[in-house]
Amino acid sequence: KKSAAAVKKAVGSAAEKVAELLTPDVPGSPGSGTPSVAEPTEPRDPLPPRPEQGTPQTRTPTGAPTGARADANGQQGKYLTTSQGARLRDTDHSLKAGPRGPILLQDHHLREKITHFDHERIPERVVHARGAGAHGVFEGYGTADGVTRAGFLKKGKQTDVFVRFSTVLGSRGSADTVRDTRGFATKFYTDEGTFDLVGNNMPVFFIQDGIKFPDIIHAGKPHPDREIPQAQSAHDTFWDFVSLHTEAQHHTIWNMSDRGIPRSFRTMEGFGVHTFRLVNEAGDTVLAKFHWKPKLGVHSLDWEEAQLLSGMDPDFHRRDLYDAIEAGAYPVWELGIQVLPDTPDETFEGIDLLDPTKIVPEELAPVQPIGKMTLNRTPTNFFAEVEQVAFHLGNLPPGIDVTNDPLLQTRLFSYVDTQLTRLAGPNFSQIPINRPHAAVNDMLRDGFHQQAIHAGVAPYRPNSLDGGNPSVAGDADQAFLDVPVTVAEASKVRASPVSFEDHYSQVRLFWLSMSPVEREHIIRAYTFELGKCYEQAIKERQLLSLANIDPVLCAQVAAGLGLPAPEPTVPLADVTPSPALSQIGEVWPGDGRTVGVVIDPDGDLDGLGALREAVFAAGMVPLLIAPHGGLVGGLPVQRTFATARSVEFDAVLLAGAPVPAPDAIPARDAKAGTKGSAAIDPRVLLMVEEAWRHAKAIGAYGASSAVLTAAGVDGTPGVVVADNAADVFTQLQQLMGAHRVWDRFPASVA
Ligand code: HDE
Repeated sequence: KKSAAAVKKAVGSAAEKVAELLTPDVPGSPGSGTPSVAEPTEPRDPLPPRPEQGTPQTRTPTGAPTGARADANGQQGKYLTTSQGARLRDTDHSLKAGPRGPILLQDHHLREKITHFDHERIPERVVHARGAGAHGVFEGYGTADGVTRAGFLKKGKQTDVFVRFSTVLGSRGSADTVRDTRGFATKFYTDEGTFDLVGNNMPVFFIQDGIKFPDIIHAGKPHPDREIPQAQSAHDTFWDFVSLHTEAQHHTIWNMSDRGIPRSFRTMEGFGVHTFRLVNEAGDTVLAKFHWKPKLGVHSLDWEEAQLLSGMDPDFHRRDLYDAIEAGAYPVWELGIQVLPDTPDETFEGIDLLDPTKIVPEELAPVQPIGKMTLNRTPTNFFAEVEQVAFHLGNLPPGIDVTNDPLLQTRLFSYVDTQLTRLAGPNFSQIPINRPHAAVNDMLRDGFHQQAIHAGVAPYRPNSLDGGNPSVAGDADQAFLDVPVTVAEASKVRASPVSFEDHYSQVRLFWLSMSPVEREHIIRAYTFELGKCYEQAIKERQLLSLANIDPVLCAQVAAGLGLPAPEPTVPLADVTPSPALSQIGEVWPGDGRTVGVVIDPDGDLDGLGALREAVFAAGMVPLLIAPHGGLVGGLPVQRTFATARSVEFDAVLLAGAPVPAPDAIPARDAKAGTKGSAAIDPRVLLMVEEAWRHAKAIGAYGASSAVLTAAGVDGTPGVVVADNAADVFTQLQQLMGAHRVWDRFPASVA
């Protein structure tokens, strides 16, 4: 230990060092001083934009020209200026009456800087506030030509896209890995006008009629009195609503399944949810449901892992998306459609296609690929692009039209309405990220934040003063077509079709389609969420719904809650499971997956460099974890035992022998390590134990297999040992193809 005198001496000499760096009489700051080494005195040229960015000021983030002057914006020129372009001599000191005096009201630069800052925030989205976005390109396969005239689906046609992924319930700063539905909204900047496919990672919704949207959202959001819990459905108001409003049960079981906690945005399916109407060149129509299928397969987190991540890395999904894109592991999805005949009753195999709480099982109508999306560019400015992007279901290209789904119909109104407040006025489509790449020639004028200087005197039709322009498009001009669907003669009613009253059959279908381990997760999720409720009446009411879904599900959850399992109130539906709904059973590519490689600087580092290269070659990211930072064996250490946690990795590989001397471990960390070998760092043991609990592949070579013994996991499924790094990684890679070591989860339900 250092003596008090030594500490004082050290502090004293540090203070002297700082004093040396300060120049006491910098003009304008008498007495205080500023570091003399920090800033260059000569202006530097601005950093060059990345090649693919072009010049940000003259192009929108999607690459379309904005028409702005190249010299008009900040961080482009050499000199700092005011917003009016006056060069500034000083931005660090406000204008005062003497160095110690009060600040003068006339300091325009101070007021401009602070006022602008005061208004930097805009209202967050009322739902889907937490999100991340990326740019990419969509390429049509041409396979949809027979059913839609949409030009962006033609073979080989490339279209710029911007995608925003989101959670629904949480605020903008909430954690990524909460249990929730994920938004999956895509803006296609097509030549025929922008197409927004504003979907989710689940194919059904909580409500059948948009008029109930405020109800479900008020129930899911934090309680109004104490504003807790944040970004959670595990609370009384949510379960109160879904247990009373049983049409929500289908969406709810999706949330309770592993789909509610995706491993990555890159491993989520996307769904348009509603049924759309497609129209081809000849005017023939079909009904269709949109699906996004991820190239990497559909994978999820483990619930404990998701909870740990909420604390360890609340930005986990955002980071994963951007790390993958920057590493060149571009996320890819195929767009597909289920094509369904456009019959007068709008049903298919007895399924009401206007009911957004129903799916059409893929076994009944296969998803046919019609194009491919690759996300290949991260945003340049998060606010300008991810926050300001504004989606709207009514943004449709010719060839795609809406149906009478009453949820869809409400959404057609809601999105523009919300943007008017969120983006402060009616001109939000002029914000760079929202600008169409098709030529715009509207007669919308004026309004807050108008960016255009419209020429012409006659923004009305018909006119003679502007030569009658613009004219309207004819059949040959690929104009949007409102499909002339017959509307049945009917009375005005506030009512739903009788078919909308079936609230349980497809929930049972989903449950029966799950593998045993997925069922186990669903049971645990219900038990967790209902266990967080205070009101017993709510738990009992939800158990009634579970009884109508499946008696085993109900009995297991009831046992966990310590309540009796009720009898069903409706006959159990006789349904055929849909294997396509299960996430388990295939082997997938591992692009962008992370392998935590635990190393001991004093251990056997042979083969470490080659191992790292092998992981890279497999399209994965190796992260070296050591007791301290810096270089080990000439390789950079990315995580230390203090910063690493198992949840960040898809697999853990123990290289060499991570056995630091116990006295190198701070006392508070060492305490936790009593159950393993005293010589093994407890944080490494914890990493192995957690990775094992979360069914991740674990490997070791050389002396490090002692860690597996100490953690009590050697010889168990998915734990592999070899003599050398290459062999162990080969085995790990095979295990990772299945996403998790499923055998490790106990399944109480077959
Ligand atoms: Fe949304 N929804 N929604 N929604 N929604 C919004 O629009 C709304 C629904 C979805 O990343 C809001 O710009 C109503 C279904 C996504 O910017 C708002 C109803 C589906 C996003 C709104 C629904 C979605 C939103 C909030 C019931 C899946 C995020 C901010 C009729 C198919 C978009 C905004 C982004 C956002 C209203 C139901 C998906 C308030 C009224 C069903 C992915 O307009």
